[in-house]
Amino acid sequence: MPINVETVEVTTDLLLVGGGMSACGAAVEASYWAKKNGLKVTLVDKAAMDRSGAVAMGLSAINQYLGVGKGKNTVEQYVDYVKQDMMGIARDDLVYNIARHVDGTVHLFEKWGLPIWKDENGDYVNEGRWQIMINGESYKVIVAEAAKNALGMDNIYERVFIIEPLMDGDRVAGAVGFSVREEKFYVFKAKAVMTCMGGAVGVFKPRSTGEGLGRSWYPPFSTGSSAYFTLRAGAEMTCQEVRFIPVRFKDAYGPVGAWFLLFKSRATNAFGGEYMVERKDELKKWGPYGQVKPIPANLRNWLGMLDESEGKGPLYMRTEEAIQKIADAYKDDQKAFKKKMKELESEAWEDFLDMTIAQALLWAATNTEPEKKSSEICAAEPYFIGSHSGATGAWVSGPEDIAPAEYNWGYSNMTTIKGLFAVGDASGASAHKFSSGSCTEGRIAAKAAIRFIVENNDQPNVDAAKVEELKELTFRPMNLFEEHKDFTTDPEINPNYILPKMFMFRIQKCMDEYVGGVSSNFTTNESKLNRAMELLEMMKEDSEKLGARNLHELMRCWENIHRMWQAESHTRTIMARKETRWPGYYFRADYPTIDEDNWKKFVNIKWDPSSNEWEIIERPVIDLLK
Ligand code: SFD
Ligand code: AMP
Repeated sequence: MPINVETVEVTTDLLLVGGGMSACGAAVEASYWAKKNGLKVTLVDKAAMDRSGAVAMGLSAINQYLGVGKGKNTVEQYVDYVKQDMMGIARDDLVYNIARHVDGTVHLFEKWGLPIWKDENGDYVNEGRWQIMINGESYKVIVAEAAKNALGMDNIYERVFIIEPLMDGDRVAGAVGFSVREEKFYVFKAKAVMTCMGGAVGVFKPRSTGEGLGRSWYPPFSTGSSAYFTLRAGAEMTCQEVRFIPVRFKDAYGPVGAWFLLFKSRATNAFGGEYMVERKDELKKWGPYGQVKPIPANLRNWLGMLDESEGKGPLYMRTEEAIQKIADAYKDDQKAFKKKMKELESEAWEDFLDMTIAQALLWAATNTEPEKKSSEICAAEPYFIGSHSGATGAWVSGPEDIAPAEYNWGYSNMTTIKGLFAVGDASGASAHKFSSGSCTEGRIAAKAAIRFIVENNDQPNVDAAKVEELKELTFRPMNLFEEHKDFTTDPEINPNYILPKMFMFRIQKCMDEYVGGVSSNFTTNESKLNRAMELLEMMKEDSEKLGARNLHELMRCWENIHRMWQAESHTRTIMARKETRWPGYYFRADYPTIDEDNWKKFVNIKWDPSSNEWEIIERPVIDLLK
């Protein structure tokens, strides 16, 4: 190997891969149970935990809080809400398990120092039924601090990018990766591994191109590592077709929740029409789910998209109208009115300053005063995220006390691979967990993982030859570049390698045009999907020629390989489900209707490491609520 890379070996009991919300929850809980059993817990994150993952910039709301003790809601009501929002496809057992524990996690956040909005009675201020408002600019720093205190810095490896799982037969044995700052190859050997590497962004061509490239709603540094890791271990995946398309403020992706729920804003088209009202009849076409309240996220999207397709765009969030309406209640007292207007104005800005600073910058740059002027909203490009209103992720075991036999194989959140757990965006079919639920799921899984280790307390074998092979594979892009860089004068143009940025564009163009991205109006069909598969096959071949000029680009290479696998499992699963169940997320023009009789089931997928074959597996949706 031309570049000189040191190998660092770390042996541990439980390895947490990722340092985001779910990993922090897992770190806190695992440390507690590990101490009782004399076990070691290690965490590895590609970034620095204080600001890594989706909550890096902070958040302005906690989207899952039930307030059960306060008599507000029941766990069953939450399960019902999620199931309906996901058009009938969800694992009740997993959603239930998170929902029954989530309030406790939120109380911990407050104890750790997170400021939560309170009303005059000292109760949390709700944004919507399940959402509470926070001053969350430092949310991640606070949660990471608790995780770091629990683990101890000696057990944390930051800026180490994990690539592949290590296996010992049918059991996971650890993971390998490399430092993005030093020429070091890391080999982590563990008795159990938890995948907490978030979702996938940049699989589809984003709306933000050119000058705006790099801006996205979900973090650009979530690049499909979770899906890749679990797929490569041979784990069964679920809901790979259930991508999430959020409606967002245009160009800077500011979230809409506070506007719709807290400010009770309307969204209207260019002609002042309100698509949620004018298109009500459309909802009748989408089975029982069109009739539930709140209307499922994908159907809300769909009604807006129909307006756009008919040339009625742009769509607008009527911020000025919403603010005025709230302030109007104070109009008899000019002083109180003015005070309320100021308060609403600052809440509007804080919503974005807390979690999507770019949107506040865009408002400032375009002289937008939300109390005076509407802002454009639109459907963003697709994302893969198991924790919001999408459901992609690994197929994991449910809790022993409530999961039916079909959904339970022993340890909560263990994938179909022995010792490999998945949480947060990495676990599927349990949408609407958000930041609080992801952290909760990490806690649940950590306790189960420690129990797994106690009951399977032998160190799996790691094949040294395999490790060497992985090391060589990991650094191949840098070696390839070194070997061929002098062939041309411009390092970006060279027939012997492809740089990761160009490779990323290739994936994104293919997905956008053939698998229903923005430019194809979120629509696809079997012929287009087949073409995407042909192109993905070629990309797989070309990925062996990825070149990297430095460690940073090496990370970019691997991020794109991870994205490519997420792209493939998505394309294959969309192909297998012969109906349109989530219009507003994607529309299959060759099967344009929902088919409750034949497709109210999970379409799972698995890649077999020994045969290199993919398999589609259908699993039943079992309703636990009657
Ligand atoms: O407004 C590797 N989310 C919201 N949740 C809420 O509760 N309230 C909100 O207000 C939310 N909104 C929101 C949200 C996210 C974003 C970006 C915005 C707005 C702008 C969602 C939550 O943030 C989300 O559900 C959780 O964070 C998911 O947790 P988790 O643990 O599954 O993922 P993570 O936090 O992104 O962490 C991932 C970690 O993995 C690391 N990583 N490490 C090593 N090797 C690799 N190869 C790796 N790849 C990734 C990352 O560095 C990170 O540590 S709103 O829109 O609804
Ligand atoms: P968002 O800002 O779109 O990520 O939404 C934040 C939270 O509000 C999530 O729990 C959403 O499901 C919810 N939400 C957003 N918009 C609406 C809406 N129009 N009706 C009901 N719930 C919504």
